[in-house]
Amino acid sequence: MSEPLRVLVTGAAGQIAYSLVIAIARGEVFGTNQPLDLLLLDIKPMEGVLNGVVMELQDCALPLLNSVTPTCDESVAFKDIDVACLVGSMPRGEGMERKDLLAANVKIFKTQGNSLHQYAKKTVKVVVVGNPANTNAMICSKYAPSIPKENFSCLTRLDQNRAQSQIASRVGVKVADVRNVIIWGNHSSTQFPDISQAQVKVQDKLKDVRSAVQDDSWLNNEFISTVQKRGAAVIAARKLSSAMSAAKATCDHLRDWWFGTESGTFTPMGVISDGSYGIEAGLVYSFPVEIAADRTYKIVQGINIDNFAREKMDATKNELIEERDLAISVCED
Ligand code: NAX
Repeated sequence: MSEPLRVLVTGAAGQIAYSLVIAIARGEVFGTNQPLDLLLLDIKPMEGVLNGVVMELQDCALPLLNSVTPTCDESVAFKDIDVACLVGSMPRGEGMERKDLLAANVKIFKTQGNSLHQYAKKTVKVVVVGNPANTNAMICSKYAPSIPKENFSCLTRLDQNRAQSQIASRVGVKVADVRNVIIWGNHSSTQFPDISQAQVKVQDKLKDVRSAVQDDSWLNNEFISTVQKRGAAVIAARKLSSAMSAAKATCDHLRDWWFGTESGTFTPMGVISDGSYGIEAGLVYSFPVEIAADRTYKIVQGINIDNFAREKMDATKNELIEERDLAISVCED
């Protein structure tokens, strides 16, 4: 067996982490031959809960788990890590404005960017889950100048999973038979789930989604808004935000980053824009990416952008520009 991989999960006493740490520790992300050192960070008031999570992990008797370190100290949590799952953030309190939440959370990611810079391996791969995920990832990278910008990402795979599941049930196929739905932009209700490149396997033949669904009005309206508002629908039903599905999507995101995407498929990832598709460089924007076996990714190029798509891609870009400007002013205060 190889050396243990050092994997950090922040917000480790929270609800997403409760599903995420067990999936990682069972080998669902890095493989069943890869031992792990898990580092679990949360804030001091959550120390007791965090210790409970550690007790449960011990009681799972997991063969891949070499060590578990619960901590409230970033210098311990970020030390020599190979992978960071940055889930921890402040929940929206009653009466809190969106911009107050953004201000509180980007400060967390400024501090954690600095900790990545100081303590993590320079090869560390970072996925930001905590909202506003795109802007948090951008801030995190800005304050970790010694780590390549390509090593930072944010989670939009949950949005793709949601979209592919909607298509599968509409067409009447298994979700594994749907691929290449793109999520453009922000992990928010302005995101654009785009089916223009997506395919469905029907009776062993690949079809484009439009011809499989045969309902343009549903695809252009209800499908898009269902995916955009799915997070809110889960909150309304569960009185808690998506956790199991967010953890599963985080695993999907990291597994593809670690082992590469399958030939002919891509995955959406919030990554630092290089100016592709007219998206301002430096924003963390969700693009379709192909990932090679050496863990480098490329933004898929050459996708035809029609007026319908352009308008939606720009709307979500504009929201990210607003978030960026606010985040930078908060961090420089
Ligand atoms: P919880 O409130 O259950 O857990 C968050 C945990 O983070 C808490 O234990 C809290 O103490 C901890 N925390 C706060 N500040 C911290 C800090 N500075 N360092 C370490 N830990 C800290 O939230 P949960 O449901 O787990 O959601 C976590 C985040 O994921 C939220 O921001 C949520 O909005 C976001 N989501 C992102 C999704 C995505 O697809 N990108 C989907 C699901 C989810 O909405």
